[in-house]
Amino acid sequence: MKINVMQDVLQANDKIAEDNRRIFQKNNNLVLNLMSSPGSGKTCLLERTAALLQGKLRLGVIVGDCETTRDADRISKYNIPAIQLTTGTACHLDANMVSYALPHLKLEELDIVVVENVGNLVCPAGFIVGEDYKIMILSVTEGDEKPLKYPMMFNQSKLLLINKIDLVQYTNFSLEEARANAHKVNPEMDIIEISCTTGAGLDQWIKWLTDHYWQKLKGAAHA
Ligand SMILES: Nc1nc2c(ncn2[C@@H]2O[C@H](COP(=O)(O)OP(=O)(O)O)[C@@H](O)[C@H]2O)c(=O)[nH]1
Ligand SMILES: [Mg+2]
Repeated sequence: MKINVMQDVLQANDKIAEDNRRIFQKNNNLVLNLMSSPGSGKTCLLERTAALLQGKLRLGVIVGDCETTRDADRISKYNIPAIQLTTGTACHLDANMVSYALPHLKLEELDIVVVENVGNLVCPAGFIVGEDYKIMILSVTEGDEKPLKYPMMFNQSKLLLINKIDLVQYTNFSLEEARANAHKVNPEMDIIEISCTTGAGLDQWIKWLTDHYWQKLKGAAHA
């Protein structure tokens, strides 16, 4: 006898993700599921974003890592709520894990919720957690061919942030090649080049974020 458990696991996940989504909708939150390999700059981006959004939009973060509260501690320093989920051996966040964080956030006092997923270029793409969009970071030290090797991740993402462009001159990473490879896999994908260290491109990222927040709010008002 053969039982396809993966289909059931994903269906069960989708059901909880829908419950999460209803809660986020009720609170008018724009929710982003931020994915990348470990070390590409997810937490740095959130630290920068927290500072840049101060006094404009209210940000909250749910962050997943196998162990430690280091990332939530880093983000909390910016006076925004940050809940750490430790996943142990699990290599991605699923909807059920994210549901555990929701009672600990005052969602009605937040505009944007970012879920920093566990660093991994494969599994996070397969699970929805109740987000409006998946977005991802590829840093220039990882190689410009990655969209072709991990197409699902790029295919599922609305936005690609190419990070660490301050280092590009020290690598063989081609920004043109990376853009072309990403668009081969996902022609609709928005792409913004940034450096969380120098701040280059972060104005475009903040514009993308605020535009999508207001778009969502307008959609909710007309629904
Ligand atoms: N040179 C450079 N280093 C960066 C940049 N963004 C992040 N880093 C560094 O990359 C490392 C990993 O960053 P982190 O935000 O912890 O990555 P995460 O694992 O994706 O959350 C840290 O040492 C950061 O200082 C960048 O734009 N340029
Ligand atoms: Mg991190």
